[in-house]
Amino acid sequence: MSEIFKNIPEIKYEGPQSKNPLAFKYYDPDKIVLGKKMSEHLPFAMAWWHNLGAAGTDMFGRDTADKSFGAGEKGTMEHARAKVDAGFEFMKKLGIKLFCFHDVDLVPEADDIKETNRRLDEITDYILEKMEGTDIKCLWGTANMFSNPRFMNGAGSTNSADVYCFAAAQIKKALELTVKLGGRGYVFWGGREGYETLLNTDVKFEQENIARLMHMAVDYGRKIGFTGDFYIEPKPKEPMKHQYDFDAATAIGFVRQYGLDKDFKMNIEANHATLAGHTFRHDLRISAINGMLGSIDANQGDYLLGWDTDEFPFDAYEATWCMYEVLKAGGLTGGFNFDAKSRRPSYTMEDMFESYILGMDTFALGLLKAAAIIEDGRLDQFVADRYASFGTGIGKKIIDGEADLCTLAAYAEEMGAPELPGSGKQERLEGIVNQIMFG
Ligand code: XUL
Ligand code: CO
Repeated sequence: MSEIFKNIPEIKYEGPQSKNPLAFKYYDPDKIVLGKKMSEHLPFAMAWWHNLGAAGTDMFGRDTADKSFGAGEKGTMEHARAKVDAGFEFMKKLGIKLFCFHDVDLVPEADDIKETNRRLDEITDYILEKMEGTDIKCLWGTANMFSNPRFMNGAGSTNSADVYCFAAAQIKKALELTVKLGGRGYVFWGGREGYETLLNTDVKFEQENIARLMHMAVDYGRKIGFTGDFYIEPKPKEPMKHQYDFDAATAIGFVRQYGLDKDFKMNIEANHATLAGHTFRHDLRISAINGMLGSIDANQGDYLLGWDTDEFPFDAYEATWCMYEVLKAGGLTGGFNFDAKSRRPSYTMEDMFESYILGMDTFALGLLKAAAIIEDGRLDQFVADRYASFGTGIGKKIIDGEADLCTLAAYAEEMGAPELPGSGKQERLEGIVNQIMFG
């Protein structure tokens, strides 16, 4: 098999002074940060769909990039194999050890699901062959239950029992493939699980049906030896006007309500969190404090746009806050999947590499800065001091469960008016952060 990315060398770490666009400036895989290798802190994954599939088509224009990878016609099994070749060469050259896929990213979908499944068997045999002798593994798999018109009203939330069964068949197969490829996780992103109007929608019925489908997936997955985590990837809207897995808090409430919380964690996507009106950091924190931070779809949005732009992350502050949350949570059981695409005018093969170099370097920089903030300790100390009144006296009694409303009221009456609770010192803290970022 001949080289596909002919003018692209293996990408090496050259350090922050390097001006070579095809080198890492911050991502130094073996560098030890807080006792662990950078590559262990940052299990990066390639998203099959954007990297090997998406070629720049948008609502107003067709492809700008050539992603046939020498296979001639797209949408054939020959093309599917060429994508595998391209994907493995790409990951090897960048030192990426993981990938994520939807069923229909791997092969062209046939009219008959039995034929689609046969194609999936064939291509995953080939992927397994390519994995042999490498340390490349699957991070997670999923079923695309949003592109085909059959899913216009949802998959688990559809009004059609037949469509529901079709979704079940796709999940069954995608789970089998995830197990076959040794995937760590299985994702549910509910792009069509929501509604356009409440006028025609039974929300309770739809949510219960989604939960039923997820329970069936857990039962089957465990039966066939899937030991990883199931993930919900929250997103508030797009394509539907309202999506049920709106944000981390909503999705966590959902899995708890329906008894799925032992098997599910969150796959938090940066641009989805901002679409929900949160910071990326907020949804990471909410997941982490609930023991449900599983994996991350690493991208960034554009605050001026109200849709999912899936840009490669370059905002070093955002990456720092992400890594701060991840470090505080003790790391991820999943990984960092670049659910991101090069901008439409960045259509060359070199751009594919430079996009990943940017994303990987941004997170490496974020890791270094987050570690520095933790090692500096001033932020942690401030937060600890801020709640110090709960460490002694009446505060401690509250925490130890030794007080009731009457005790507290008696204490308050005795005390008179409380002192103001102390300055939040936001500006001082922001100054500390800038000092660490640029000092
Ligand atoms: C869509 C999105 C998906 C999921 C997997 O916004 O993020 O690509 O990551 O279905
Ligand atoms: Co995503």
